[in-house]
Amino acid sequence: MRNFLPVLLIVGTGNFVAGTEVINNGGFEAGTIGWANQGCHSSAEEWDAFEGIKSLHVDRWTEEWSGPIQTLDLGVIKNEPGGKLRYAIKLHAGETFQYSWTLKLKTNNGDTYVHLIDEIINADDGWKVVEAAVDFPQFFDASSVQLFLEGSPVEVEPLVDGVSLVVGEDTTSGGSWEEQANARIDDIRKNDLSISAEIPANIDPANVKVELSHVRHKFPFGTALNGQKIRKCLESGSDDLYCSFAKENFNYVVLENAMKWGSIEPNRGQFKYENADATLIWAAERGMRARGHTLFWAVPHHQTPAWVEALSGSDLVDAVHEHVENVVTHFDGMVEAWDVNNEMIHGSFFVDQSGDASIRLKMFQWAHQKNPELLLFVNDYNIIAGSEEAKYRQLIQNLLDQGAPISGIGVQGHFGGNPINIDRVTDIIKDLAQFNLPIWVTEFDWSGSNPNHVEHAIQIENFYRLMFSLEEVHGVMMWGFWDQAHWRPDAAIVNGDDMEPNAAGEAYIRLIHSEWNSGDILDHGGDLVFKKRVFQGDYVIRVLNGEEILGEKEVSVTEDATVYWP
Ligand SMILES: [Ca+2]
Repeated sequence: MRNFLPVLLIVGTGNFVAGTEVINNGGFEAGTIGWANQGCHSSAEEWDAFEGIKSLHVDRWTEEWSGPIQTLDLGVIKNEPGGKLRYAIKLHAGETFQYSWTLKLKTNNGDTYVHLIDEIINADDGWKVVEAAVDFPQFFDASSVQLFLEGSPVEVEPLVDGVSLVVGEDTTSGGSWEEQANARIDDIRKNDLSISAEIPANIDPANVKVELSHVRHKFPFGTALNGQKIRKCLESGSDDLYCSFAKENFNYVVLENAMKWGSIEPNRGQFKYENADATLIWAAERGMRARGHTLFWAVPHHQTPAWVEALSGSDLVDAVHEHVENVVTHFDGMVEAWDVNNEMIHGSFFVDQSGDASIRLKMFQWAHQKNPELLLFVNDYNIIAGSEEAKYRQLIQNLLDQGAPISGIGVQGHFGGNPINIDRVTDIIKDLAQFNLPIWVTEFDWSGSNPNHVEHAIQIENFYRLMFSLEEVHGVMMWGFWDQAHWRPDAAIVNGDDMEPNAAGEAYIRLIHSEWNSGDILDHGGDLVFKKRVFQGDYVIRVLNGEEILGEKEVSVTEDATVYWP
């Protein structure tokens, strides 16, 4: 039986919050007690240590999935959504190591493996300390859980020290995370609005009020749309329930499929822009902004037309250039942004098939040359909802080093049925912020299987509150809302022919139309100056004399402002 040492962590100023250490002998001062070798060799050595006098030297790896392994106490971790993983690692001169800390779950249906963190280290980094919030999978099927270090190349002989996994730690300081998020929201998403009215002399100032209507958020709360359905509304001149819900609850749009190459040019030279055009016209008429998705898709067989997949070499390079010219020109003024080459950490179709190592750079450059105003995005999955962030940062750095005009980072955000780990998602956003580029959640959804959507509602509320509170995040796009037009119907927030919001839909609507709505009737203190701290966005201000409307004015609030009426 191993001992679990309660540890005390000091968070903020003077808040003592206990967590439980899950790792036994993570500092290797007791040799290799608690650790086993899975297809490798390891020994506690006194050559070099991050803490104490010993560290673990790992060598003779036989496979990329080999590595030192420790069995965890399932009783301690089984109900935990995640924990804080910390360790130090160092390489010998000249080595580079791409590695993961992985959980191995033994179940009746076989073993499953979940990467807690994926990282890359170079020898130049010296002792590298990593501390990260990590998500756990659900453990209910597991009969045992082990943590191990794996990586490549297998020739590397890392030193490891200070391995710690703490669960049950209350990481908050100065209130709950929600309170902290709300304070940030107040700070970064709101401004002081002051309305100074001058009224005719015959009106008693005591009867004058201001009615403030919050018409639209500045922050993009967007959705993916089905182009065919929107086109029907545009052409019939009447918004059905689908179009109405979109218009009333979102201010930013993207086409789920209709702007992908396979939709736009299924056969060479045969262009089908109708669904995309109709949707973008419909949206613009309703004051909604739009982003383009996607010029290219790096993963093969993902809506790249067959005629393009049949091309290679310079023929493919030419077709890529032509596509940028066609599409960026066609949608000029209709979209503010484009995802350029979707999911580059998961595929390299255009590089492989053209043989042109700089084709990805050229995609960005050609689009930028065609329209320098466009925001050009990288976009990928398994970043905030997964563990491939290190790979993504490496890709972005690599493209930026080549001079690619990247102006936004897209993280898709397709979450499974586990609670979203607030600390971990926050850490990842903060890591990506190192590039000083706007970060967008481009394709959010959370899919649980329970038809009552109660947990779904909690997750929607948590996710939007967190994202709205992080200043690095410049927009959140929901990846569809209706179960009858959704790639994961369980993730929809409205259901059925009547388009009834479920519990998650109600939570979303409450946030954007109630909690984050600054609509109000304002009084003044005798000076006819009406004051309120309001969410950034578009407002209609009505000056009232009792029931009578003296006049109205539209204003956009993007900074502290005084509005004079009339
Ligand atoms: Ca040590």
